[in-house]
Amino acid sequence: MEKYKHVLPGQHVYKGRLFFGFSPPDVLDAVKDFDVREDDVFIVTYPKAGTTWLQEIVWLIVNDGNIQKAKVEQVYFRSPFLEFKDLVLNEVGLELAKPMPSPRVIKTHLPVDLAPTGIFKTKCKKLVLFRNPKDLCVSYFHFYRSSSSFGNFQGSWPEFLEMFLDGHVDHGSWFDFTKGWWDKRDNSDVYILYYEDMKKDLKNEIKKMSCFLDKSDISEDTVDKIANHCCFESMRTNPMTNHHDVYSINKEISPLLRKGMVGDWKSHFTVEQSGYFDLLYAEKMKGIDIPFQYQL
Ligand code: PPS
Repeated sequence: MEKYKHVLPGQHVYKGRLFFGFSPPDVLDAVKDFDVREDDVFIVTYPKAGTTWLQEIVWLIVNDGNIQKAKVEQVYFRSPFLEFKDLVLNEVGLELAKPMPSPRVIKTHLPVDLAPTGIFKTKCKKLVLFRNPKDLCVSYFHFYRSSSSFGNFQGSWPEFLEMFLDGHVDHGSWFDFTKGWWDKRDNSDVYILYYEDMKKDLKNEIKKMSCFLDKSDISEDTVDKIANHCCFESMRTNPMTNHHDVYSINKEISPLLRKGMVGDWKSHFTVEQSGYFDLLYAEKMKGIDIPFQYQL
């Protein structure tokens, strides 16, 4: 008898991590050998950390604030999701990325040891976005419910929380992902940033990212334009970023841009669940001091 009832479409285990069928083994093999360019920019996140938000911002920074172009092409085509293959959407990350002109802005949710070998053999920039794991887990729960790619999860919140803490979710354990990438924080081509800081002061974060991306000459006007274009309300109503066209997401159950806030976990976790989470966190992340913010 399986421990968990829910089965992801095409579910498989690859090098100890659970994956859905949209990241099949042959794609994960091919990703390892992906030809990384020196001027690639990687958006590295665990699912639901604010990936789409960062993709849109970074794409605009490297494209000198070209909002006109951002308004006519889906973010998932401008910034390919490397280990993703969805033939219905015609979204095959590797195929999109290969012919793309530089600089490419590439999304991955992979733990560090499954990322392309070239990611640390080149000077490509890696922006690693973290989000407090309680809000992230809540966001993942709702996405599991709304997306057919995840099998439209019918289980309860406590069931999902257990699966999350056990690493029994697509792309494997959050703890494993976070520890692996945190270990790379001293690499000069790795930049760690936090969803909560972006919520607090987006313009300042855009300026800091621009410096990391060797675009420190970005104008105040461009920063303002990017910040306005990328605020929650603007991305929620923008058909190029809100994923309303994506057949697998039932926005009536829960849209991709759901609440976009810090602290929504408090409306899901009971006091006991939060205490249990903290206990497990302390055990699994012993000796690792990541400054997560659970409220603003
Ligand atoms: S995915 O599918 O894994 O790439 O999802 P991801 O983009 O990482 O995460 C979706 C959550 O990010 C929130 N989001 C934003 N928050 C604030 N401002 C902006 N502009 C923004 N864009 C996306 C989105 O609302 C999801 O979080 P929740 O908590 O579910 O609302």
